[in-house]
Amino acid sequence: MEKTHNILAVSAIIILAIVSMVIATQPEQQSKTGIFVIHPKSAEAGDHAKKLATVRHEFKSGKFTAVVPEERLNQLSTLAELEPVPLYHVSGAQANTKRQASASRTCTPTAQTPWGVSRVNGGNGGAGVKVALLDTGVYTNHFDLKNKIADCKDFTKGLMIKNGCSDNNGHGTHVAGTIAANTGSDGKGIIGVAPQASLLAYKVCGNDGSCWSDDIAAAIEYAADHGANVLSMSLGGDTTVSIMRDAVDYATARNVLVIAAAGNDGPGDGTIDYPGALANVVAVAATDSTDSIAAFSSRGINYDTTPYSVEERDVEFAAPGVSIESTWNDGCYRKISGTSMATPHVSGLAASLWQGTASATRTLLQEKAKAGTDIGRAGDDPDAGFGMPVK
Ligand SMILES: [Ca+2]
Ligand SMILES: [Ca+2]
Ligand SMILES: [Ca+2]
Repeated sequence: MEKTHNILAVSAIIILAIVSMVIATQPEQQSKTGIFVIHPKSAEAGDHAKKLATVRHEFKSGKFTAVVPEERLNQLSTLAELEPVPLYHVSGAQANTKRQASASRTCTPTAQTPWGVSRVNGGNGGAGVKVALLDTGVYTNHFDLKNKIADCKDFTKGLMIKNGCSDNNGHGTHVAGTIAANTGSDGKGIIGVAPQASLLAYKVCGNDGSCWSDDIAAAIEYAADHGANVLSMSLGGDTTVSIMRDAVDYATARNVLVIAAAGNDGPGDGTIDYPGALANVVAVAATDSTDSIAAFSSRGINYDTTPYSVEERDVEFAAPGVSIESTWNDGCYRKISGTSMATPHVSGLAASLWQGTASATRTLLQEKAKAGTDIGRAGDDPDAGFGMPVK
C-alpha cells in the first residue's frame, strides 16, 4: 500500500516536471513588435513618438497607428497613450482562389436572381448611391461588376493609400456581387440587390481574410471624405478600439450609413462582433431560405436592453446568409454562407431605398423590418433584432 503511494507520488512529480518543461519550452506568445494606436500627450510628444516607430496610418483625431519595436515600448509610453490594434477577420468562408482574367464570359450562375435577392427586393434601384465596400478587394473585371466600380483603393500597404484593390481571396468579390451585380452587358449574369448603385472598393483585408482594424478605420474616414452614402463591412472581431469608434462617429456625422456583419460566433447570446456591435453601426445576422436564423450567426444582447432601440451589442437586422450564390474572383460564381453574405443584402437595400440621409434610411429599414415577419425569438430579439427589412 505504502509502495503504491510512493509510486503515485513519484509519478506525480515526474508528470509535473514534464508539464513544467513543456510550458517552459513553449515559444513566447507575444511577438517582438506590435501594432499600437498612439495617442500623443502633446504635438511635440507626437513628433518625437513618430521617430520611434513606423507609422501605419494617421487619423483625424491626431492619433496614429504604428509598428513599435518591443525595446521602444517603455520610451513611447512616456510620450503617448498606447492601445493595441486588434486583428479582425472576414465573416464568411473564403478560399484563396487565384484571380484569372477572361476576355469573354466563361460562366453563368445557377440562378440569375439568387434566393436572397428575391427575398429582399428582387434586385432593383440604387442609382446615384455610392456604397463603400471594405473587404479583401474586388475582381473588377468580373463580367457582372466591371461597370460598377467607381473607386478601387488599397489600405493595407501602410501610410500611403495605393491605387488598386485586387482580390486574391474571393470574399470581397462575392459581397460586391450581392450589393450591385448587374447581370453584365450581355444580361446573362447574376443580379445584386441594388444593380444601379456604384461601388467604392476598398481593400482592407489580406488574401487570408484577416484585416487590421487600423486599415479599416483609415478606409472608413477616407470613404466619409469621398462621397460614400452606405459603408458595408462583412468583417469583425471580438474587441473594439478607439480609432474604430472615432472613425464610425466621423462617418456617421458625415451622413454615411455604416453596416457590418454580426459575426459567425453563434448561437450563444452576446457573441456579436465589433464593429457591428457599436450602437451607430447596423449589425446584420444571417438567415436561411426558410427565414430561420443560422446557428453560426452571432447573437446580440437585445433582451437585456430597451426593445426597438439600438444599443451597443444589439443585433439590428437579419438577412439571407446561407448558401448565397454570387460573383467570384475567378470570373465565375460560388455559393457560400456567413453573416458576411447577409450584410450586403442590407447594404444593397439601403442603397435601393436611400432616403437622402443615413438616419432616415436607417429608420425606414427599421420600420420595414418591424412590420414584417417576426424572425428569430419574439419581438426585438438577440437573433434577428428588428427582423428582416424587405422592400
Ligand atoms: Ca450595432
Ligand atoms: Ca435595444
Ligand atoms: Ca424576432
